[in-house]
Formats: sequence, structure tokens, C-alpha cells
Amino acid sequence: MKASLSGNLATMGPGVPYAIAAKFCWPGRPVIAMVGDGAMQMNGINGLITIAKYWEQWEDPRLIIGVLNNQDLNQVTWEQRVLAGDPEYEVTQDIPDVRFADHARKLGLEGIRVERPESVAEAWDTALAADRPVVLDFVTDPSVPPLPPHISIEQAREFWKSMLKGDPHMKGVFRQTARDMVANVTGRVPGVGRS
Ligand SMILES: Cc1ncc(C[n+]2csc(CCOP(=O)(O)OP(=O)(O)O)c2C)c(N)n1
Ligand SMILES: [Mg+2]
Repeated sequence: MKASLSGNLATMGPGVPYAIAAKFCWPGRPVIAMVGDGAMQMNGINGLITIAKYWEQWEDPRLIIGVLNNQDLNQVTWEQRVLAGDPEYEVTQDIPDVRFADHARKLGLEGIRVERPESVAEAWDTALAADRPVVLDFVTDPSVPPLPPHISIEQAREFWKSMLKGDPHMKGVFRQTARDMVANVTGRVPGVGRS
């Protein structure tokens, strides 16, 4: 198996083009890309047109694009909370709920929208057994803190500041943070649900 990341700058946009390049290099092997919905809106959906043009030439047609659709530019939202103490600024951070699976189907590809945790495994099974490229549109929760297990005092302080200033997702963020803390103690993966 080979893997590629967008690099230390967390550059948005390479996921789908890299996956297309991988298919041209190894047309006989399945390729999986995992991308954010912001990146998918920037250039990923255009890449689907390229995929629709070429996929029938590939010996193994499986190319799975998994989109983490949290309707948010989430990495930056959390940086602003934890590094600057700023609540989510909806004007710049919220992005539309694009129906990526519908878009894929319009292009002749397969598309599956996954809205519940119980549907995740079946969606992967379907995509891995499909006779064409598939877009898996996973609806995910922007309130889950994407933080390392140990955070610094400064990060904790800025986090609290961002909440106390009136973050629009405060309730959901507290709920998911509490779930994470319980999971850390019990070792169980917390349930997922949009807040
Ligand atoms: C080309 C580019 N533009 C902007 C940024 C700054 N940036 C880093 S992460 C991010 C948000 C990414 O949003 P999304 O793709 O939806 O992924 P999420 O963090 O929500 O999982 C932004 C704007 C970047 N790294 N690269
Ligand atoms: Mg996002």
C-alpha cells in the first residue's frame, strides 16, 4: 500500500488530483482519497469530471472519495478557538451542505450519503464492491474537538475564552468534549452525532 499526504502546510485540494494520478499509475489497484468538504468544494468536485471521463479505461475501476462533510472549515475554526481564544466566526467558517453523492451520480459515478454512524461500515462495503468510482459523503460533526490527547495550559485557556465569548456551537462542543473525556477514561470510542 502507498499513501500520500498534502504535506506540513495542510494544503487543501491535493486529495482528489493525487487519487486520479494514483489511478493512472496503478490502474489495476483500488485507490482511496479522504478529503474535507471545503477542499472538495474548492477543486474536488471538478476532479470528478476527470474521473468520469477516464474511469472506464482503468482495469480496476475502484476509486473511492470519502468526504468528511462537516459544513465547516473546521481545522481553522479550531485553530481560532484554541490559539486565539476566538469563537467560531460563522461568516468565514460555515460552508454550504453540498450533496456530493448526488453530484457523483449525475456524472455516472456512484454516490452514497452517510448520515448515521451505523451506516458507515455498509457504505464502505458497497464502495469497495462497486463496479465504478464512488463518492462517500460522510456527514460529520464540526463540534468534535480535533485535539491531541494532551493540550497545553495556554490552549485550554484560549479554548475557554472562545467559549465564554459566545461560540455558536458552544453546547455541541461541550457535549463532544465531555464525550471525549469519558472515552479517554473508559477507552471506548464516543458515539458521533451532529450537534
Ligand atoms: C489551499 C489552502 N487554502 C487555505 C488553507 C488554510 N486552511 C487549512 S485547513 C482549512 C479548512 C479545511 O476545511 P475542510 O477541507 O472542510 O476540512 P476540515 O478541516 O473541515 O476537516 C483551511 C482554510 C490551506 N491550508 N490550503
Ligand atoms: Mg470541513
